[in-house]
Amino acid sequence: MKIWIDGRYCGREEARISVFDHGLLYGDGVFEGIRVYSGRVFRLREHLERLYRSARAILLEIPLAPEELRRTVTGAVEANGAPDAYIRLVVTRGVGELGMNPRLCPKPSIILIVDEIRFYPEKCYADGIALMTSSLRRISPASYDVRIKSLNYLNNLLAKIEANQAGCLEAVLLNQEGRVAECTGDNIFIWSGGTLKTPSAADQALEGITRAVVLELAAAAGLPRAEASLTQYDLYTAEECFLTGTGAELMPVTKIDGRTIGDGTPGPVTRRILELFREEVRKP
Ligand code: PXG
Repeated sequence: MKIWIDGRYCGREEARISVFDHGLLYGDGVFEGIRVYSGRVFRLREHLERLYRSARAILLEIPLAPEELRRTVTGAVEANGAPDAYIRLVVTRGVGELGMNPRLCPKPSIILIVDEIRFYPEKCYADGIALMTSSLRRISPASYDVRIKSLNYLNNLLAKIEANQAGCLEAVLLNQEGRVAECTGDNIFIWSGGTLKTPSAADQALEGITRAVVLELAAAAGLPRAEASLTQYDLYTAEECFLTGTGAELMPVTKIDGRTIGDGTPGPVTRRILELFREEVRKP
């Protein structure tokens, strides 16, 4: 494991941030979760672009130029040495006096952790998982734009707690209009009527990097695909369903709200895309 904080490497025990950091006090900051496959950082450019856009949207100036940050990330991955890893890159508003005003924080902090992660047990990739629809709605775009990958995950966290309590591994979040947005940390896809469909940012789906990769792979494989508004009816009647995300990678879904999806096993399109995805991440 490698941890880099504001220019210095430290061990797990010494890796500390101030209790006055506004990332902790107010969730004021942005982050990315990134994977390393075979020693290469997967879609680093896309992750960094999203990080800088998220920061810009909350008027947070990342105190490193994109190229410097890119070199810092790849340097930490090399220093870590493991060919497969998970990177958590966090930029907080930094240390300031108590009080929410971001102007109290003179300098943002950058935290970079290179470690391992396992979102779901391996067995789930073969069997699929069960979802439930959360009673909570995705945050309204009238509050803030969900394309900002911020440190404010309470809404998602509450939906995850609800899923845990119901014995499900993930929950579907509907948007304010009752259309499907995504899950707590993954995007959602269905295969229905010969088309691969996924909600768009207009329905409050995060513009996931894994989601974009899957759309590219589907295009290259000649599969019809579309960003589409989906309802619970569309999920329940889908032939196949799966989730995508840096953590989950590509996770088959075989049950939603107690209804069996397709024949209750990961379908042929899901298995095909999972195979293509696994090839893609190992490409030199
Ligand atoms: N929706 C939400 C709300 C997310 O947080 C995704 C979709 C998938 O996006 P990507 O770009 O990863 O394909 C996410 C991603 C973590 C963690 O440590 C969270 C995410 C990714 C990696 C790690 O909880 N969220």
